[in-house]
Amino acid sequence: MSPAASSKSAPSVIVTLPTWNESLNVLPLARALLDLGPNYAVLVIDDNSPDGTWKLVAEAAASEPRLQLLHRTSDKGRGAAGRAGFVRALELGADIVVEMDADFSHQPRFVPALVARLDEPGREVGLALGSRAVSGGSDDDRGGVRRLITLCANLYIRVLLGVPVQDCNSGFRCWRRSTLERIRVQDTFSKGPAIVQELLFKTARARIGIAEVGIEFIERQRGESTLTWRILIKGYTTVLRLRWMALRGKL
Ligand SMILES: Nc1nc2c(ncn2[C@@H]2O[C@H](COP(=O)(O)OP(=O)(O)O)[C@@H](O)[C@H]2O)c(=O)[nH]1
Ligand SMILES: [Mg+2]
Repeated sequence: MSPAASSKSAPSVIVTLPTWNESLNVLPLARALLDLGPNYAVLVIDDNSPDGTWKLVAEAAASEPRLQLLHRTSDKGRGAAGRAGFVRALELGADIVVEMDADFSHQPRFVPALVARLDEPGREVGLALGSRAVSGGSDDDRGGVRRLITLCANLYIRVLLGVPVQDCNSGFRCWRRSTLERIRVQDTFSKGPAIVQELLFKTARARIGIAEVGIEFIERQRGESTLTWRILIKGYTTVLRLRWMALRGKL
């Protein structure tokens, strides 16, 4: 993988895409991201998806140096895959790491605004977060039940963790390298999607500047969601665990 060498005008950006059965989405999404500019590269982290997502990426990567696959065959999970992706992106020398879902719910057109927000004048921003809950953001495309779940989860997390953010469930984020290093991303423990809150909590506790950028979240058109009630409840308990660890000075 070779995103253009970092320079003052164009930092190297690696977009990490955790995938599970995203064969219908992954290549068009990777293409749209690579088209954002020569300083962009894409790292797909696939957990040996039964639909062969990883094979498609491996084939495409053979002729596209800015596309890379991390093919994992054990330790499946959104959190574990996300962590592995961050670690690999840092090893590859990224100045900036973007994480987003690989189902087009997070649209490539918002990525440049997230990257630009890291350079907000007059303020140090270490994390730019794609938010449904600030001006310019929306979530109108999804069904009522999903929106209600998101709303309740958001309230619960904000109260429990006290993070200064309107959309605590957003996994569409843009990180400075220094932020990931400071919060020791390699030491995160969440195996599932709760890694989103774990990273957010650790960033807020480190008093790193967080900026929210409005994004339009749209429902996936192709493939299926992996979210289940079991994953959701596990996420809630992980948030409790984070609060408990912080209280005991173990975080
Ligand atoms: N590598 C990997 N990616 C996953 C796993 N579970 C979900 N994903 C990816 O994580 C992103 C969010 O998952 P999704 O099913 O859309 O969850 P939802 O948006 O909450 O319905 C998508 O890009 C999925 O392909 C997993 O176990 N391993
Ligand atoms: Mg999704």
